Amino acid sequence: MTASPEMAVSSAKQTLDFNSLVVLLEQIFVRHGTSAEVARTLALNCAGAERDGAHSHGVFRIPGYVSTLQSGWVDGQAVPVVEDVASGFVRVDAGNGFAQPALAAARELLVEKARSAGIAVLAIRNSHHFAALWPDVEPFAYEGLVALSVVNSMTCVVPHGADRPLFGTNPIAFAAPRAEGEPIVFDLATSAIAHGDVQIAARKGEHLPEGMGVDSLGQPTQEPKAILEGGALLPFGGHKGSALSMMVELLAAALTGGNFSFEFDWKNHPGAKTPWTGQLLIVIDPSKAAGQGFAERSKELVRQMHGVGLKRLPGDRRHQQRAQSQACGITLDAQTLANLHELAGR
Ligand code: NDP
Ligand code: PYC
Repeated sequence: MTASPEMAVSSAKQTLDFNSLVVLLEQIFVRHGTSAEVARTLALNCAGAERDGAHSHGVFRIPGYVSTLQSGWVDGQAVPVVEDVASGFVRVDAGNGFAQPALAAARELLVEKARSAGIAVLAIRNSHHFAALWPDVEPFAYEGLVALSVVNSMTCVVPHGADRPLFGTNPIAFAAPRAEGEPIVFDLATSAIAHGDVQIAARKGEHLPEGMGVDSLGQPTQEPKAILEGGALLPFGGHKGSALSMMVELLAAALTGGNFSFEFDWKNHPGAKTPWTGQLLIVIDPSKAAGQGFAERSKELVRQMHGVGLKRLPGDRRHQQRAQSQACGITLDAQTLANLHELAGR
């Protein structure tokens, strides 16, 4: 493949800057049927994940987005409909489109409500979320707000004590401002491992640690293909992760009007990969709270955690990788980049 000017070439790897990756991904989305606005939103999200080393939801996801768009399962042109329903409650019908454009459409109203009422809820339904969740919450913390989000996915997790899968991998993401530091952010699947990481392990021919999943007979397995082909995942932390996953189903689906992870059927859309569910965000304005500034309290908590020996906060690895990508570019396998160029029709 001939390298374009924005790329520096090494043997089997190539690097490109963030903006070049965004433009490339935008081209792929538009070429496969999304509006320019949806393409921009998804490209920024996906390139941001790749930049931060969140590989299970970076460019690895692009073929899944493309096959889903080709299958007609999701509407890449959907225009979200935002409803102002109460002083602290915003609803969005994503119109069978992606969740991130729905969040973008409601964001200004959500922040206005959170700042005036102290707290506001955004309930997104009829939406597809195929991405990491931290990009949905982190920007609120940069604006001094606390944000929590949950999204449900597709049936592949056996509730603790049950025999068969029902829940999705159902992540929870949280972001809070911190004085003189990056916001505190975590983002975790409530399954023992994200589905994306099982797919990556299967591709690499790697075994998983114990306790991640079961095969089609319900027997524990460390073989990713046995989980993907008829098997299932387990919740993290037994009954505790299972309860959190149940909470995510309730908040992201029952409360929003979206589908539970088991309620949609994509059998007639071969190639469809994006869960058609719902998403909830809760945004809090900590300036309404009593006491010392919240961000100062965050700083103090982290100081104390480091004081007892903590070396790594959630988010530290991402921020280190972000700094590295900003300094040296985003590194991709040459073959992966060639595949992206082909999908973009370059
Ligand atoms: P990880 O287990 O990799 O990480 C979970 C969190 O813990 C991150 O915030 C991470 O920070 C932090 N962390 C990891 N290791 C440590 C450590 N040793 N010490 C302190 N903090 C640590 O994430 P998951 O595999 O559970 O999820 C991966 C992604 O998959 C998430 O972005 C999630 O949103 C996404 N996902 C999306 C779904 C969807 O439906 N859209 C469904 C399920 C998952 P850091 O990032 O800095 O490593
Ligand atoms: O990695 O579990 C996952 C996942 C599901 C939907 C998007 N990502």
